Amino acid sequence: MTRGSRTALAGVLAAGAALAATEVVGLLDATAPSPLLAVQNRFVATFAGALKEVAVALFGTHHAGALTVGSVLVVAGLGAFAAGLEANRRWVGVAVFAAFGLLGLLAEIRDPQGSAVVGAIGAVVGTVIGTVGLWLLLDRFGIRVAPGADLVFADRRGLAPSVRPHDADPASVVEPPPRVATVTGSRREVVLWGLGTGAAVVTTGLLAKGVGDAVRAGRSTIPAALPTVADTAPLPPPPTFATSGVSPYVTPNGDFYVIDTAVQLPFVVTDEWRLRVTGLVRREVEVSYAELQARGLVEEVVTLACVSNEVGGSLVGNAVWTGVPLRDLLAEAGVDPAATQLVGESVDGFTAGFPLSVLDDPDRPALVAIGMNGEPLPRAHGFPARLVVSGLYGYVSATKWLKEIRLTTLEAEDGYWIHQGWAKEAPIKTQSRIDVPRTGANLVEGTVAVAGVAWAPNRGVERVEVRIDGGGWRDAELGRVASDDTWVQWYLPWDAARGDHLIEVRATDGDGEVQPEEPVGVLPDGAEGWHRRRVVVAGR
Ligand SMILES: Nc1nc2c(c(=O)[nH]1)N[C@H]1C(S)=C(S)[C@@H](COP(=O)(O)O)O[C@H]1N2
Ligand SMILES: [Mo]
Repeated sequence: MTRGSRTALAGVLAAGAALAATEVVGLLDATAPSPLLAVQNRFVATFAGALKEVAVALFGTHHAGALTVGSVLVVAGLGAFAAGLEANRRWVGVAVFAAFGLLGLLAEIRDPQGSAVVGAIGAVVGTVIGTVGLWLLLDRFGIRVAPGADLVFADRRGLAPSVRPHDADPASVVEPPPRVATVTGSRREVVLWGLGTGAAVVTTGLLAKGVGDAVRAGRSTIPAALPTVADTAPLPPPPTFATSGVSPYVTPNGDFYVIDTAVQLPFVVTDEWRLRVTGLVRREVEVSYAELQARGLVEEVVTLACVSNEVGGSLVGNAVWTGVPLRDLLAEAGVDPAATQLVGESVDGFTAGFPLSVLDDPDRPALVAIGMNGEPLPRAHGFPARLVVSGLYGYVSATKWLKEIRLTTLEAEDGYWIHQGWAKEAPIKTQSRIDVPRTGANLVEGTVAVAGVAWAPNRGVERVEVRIDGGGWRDAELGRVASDDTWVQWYLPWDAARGDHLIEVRATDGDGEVQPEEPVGVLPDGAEGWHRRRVVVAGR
C-alpha cells in the first residue's frame, strides 16, 4: 500500500471512530438527535427546497437512507483529508476534527429537539477519540509525523527514511526515533489494524443506534389502544366491485404514504409533551397528552393528499382520524378577531399555516388527531398529535408531531414550504386515478375491470367518467362514501377487444367543476390533468 492510501485509511477509520463515539454520547438524551443527526437536520433545513425535489426524484420519499449514505461518504472523505494534513504537520488534521465537533455542537444548539450538552460532550469526545485514533493508526501504519517538520517515513523493512527533508543535506536528515525501526507499515500491520478498527467502529456505531432505539422504545409512551370514542364515524359498506383491484376505501396505516422533512422520526415522551395554543388568543391553552385523551374524542374520515402527488401518484390516502375538534381548542383559547392565519408547529420545527377563514365552514372537519384508523397515531404519522384539515394539502395544514397551534396573521408568517416557492394557499385539487388495469398487466379480451379512486376533499366527487381510445365518456359506478371529505372508489366494466388501448379518467367535484385536462406540474400548488393509462389486450 502506498503512503497516501495508508494515510487515507487511517483518517477514514479515525473519523469513523470519532463519529461512533458521538453516537454513543447521543445516548445521553433519548429525545435529542445525535450530533450527526443534528447536522443532517440542519442540512435538510438549509437545502430543503433544492434537496426535496432531488431527493424525492432520486430516492423516492426515503431521503433519510440517501442522507445516511451521503454522510458516511462525507465523513470518510473528511477523515482522509484530515489525515493527509496531519501526516504533514502535527495538529492540523486534529483541527479538522475539532471543527467538525464544533459543527455538531452548533447543530445541536440550533435543533428544536437538540441538546447543547450532547453537542458539547460529543465535540470533545469525538475530537479526542478521532485524534487518538488518528495518531495511533498513523503510527501503526508506519506514517511518521515530525512536529511541524518535514516527513520522515520508515518503510516496512525498517530501512532508512524514504522521505527526506527537502534540503537534502545528508547531515540534516532527521533520524527516526529508535522505535521507528520496529514499528512498520507492513501490509500485515495495516490489514490487522484496519480490519480491527473498522470492525470496532461499525459495531460501536450499530450498537449505539440499537441501544438508542431500545431506550426510546422503553421510554415510548404510545398507548396500546385509543380511548373509546363517543362520536364514531360509520364507514360505508364495501362496494360490489371491492375485489376489482381498486384501492381499499380506508388506507391501512402501514400503506399510508409518509412525507416529511424528518431525517429520523421525531421522538416524543408524552409525559413531557404539551400542546399549546398561542398567539392572537385571549388566553393561552396548554394540554397534555392525557388531557387530550380524556376529552370528547370524535372520528372523521378524511382523505389527505400531498401537493407533490403527480397525476396518478400514490401520495394520497384516506383514513379514519380520531381526535379533538380543532374548533373546540380555539374556542377555549378565544381567538382574537385580528387573527387570519393558523400555524401548526412541530417538535422538530416544521411549520404549516392556512387561512383561518377555512374553518368558517362548520362542515369542514378539522382535528387535532391522536388516532388513525382506530390506533394511536403511528410515529411516522405524527405521534402524539397532528392536525388534519379536510380539503387542504398536507404542507399547509397537516402538521405532524404537533407542539403548537399559533394564531397569527397571514402576513406575519409563512410556513416551511412557502419559503421554497410553494403556494401560500393550497386547497386540494380534484383528482382521479386509475388503479386497475395496471401498466403491463396481462389482459385478455372480454370484460376487464377499470377501477380507481377520485377525490376532491370537502367538495366531494359527484361523478367519475372513463373514456377508451378517445371515444365517448362513460359514467363509472361510484362506491359509497362516509362524507364529501373522502375519496370515492369508482368502477367500470370494460368490454375489451384485443389490441392497444388508452384509458382516461376524469372526475367532477361536488360544485359541478370538471377536472381539467391540461397537464400542470406539482409546483406551486398541485398537479392537474387527466390520468391516462395505455394497456395491451391479448386475444384468447
Ligand atoms: N412535522 C411535520 N409535519 C408534516 C410534514 C413535515 O415535513 N413535518 N409534512 C407535511 C406534508 S407535506 C404532508 S403531505 C403530510 C403527510 O402526512 P403523512 O406522512 O401522515 O401522510 O404531512 C404534513 N405534515
Ligand atoms: Mo406534502
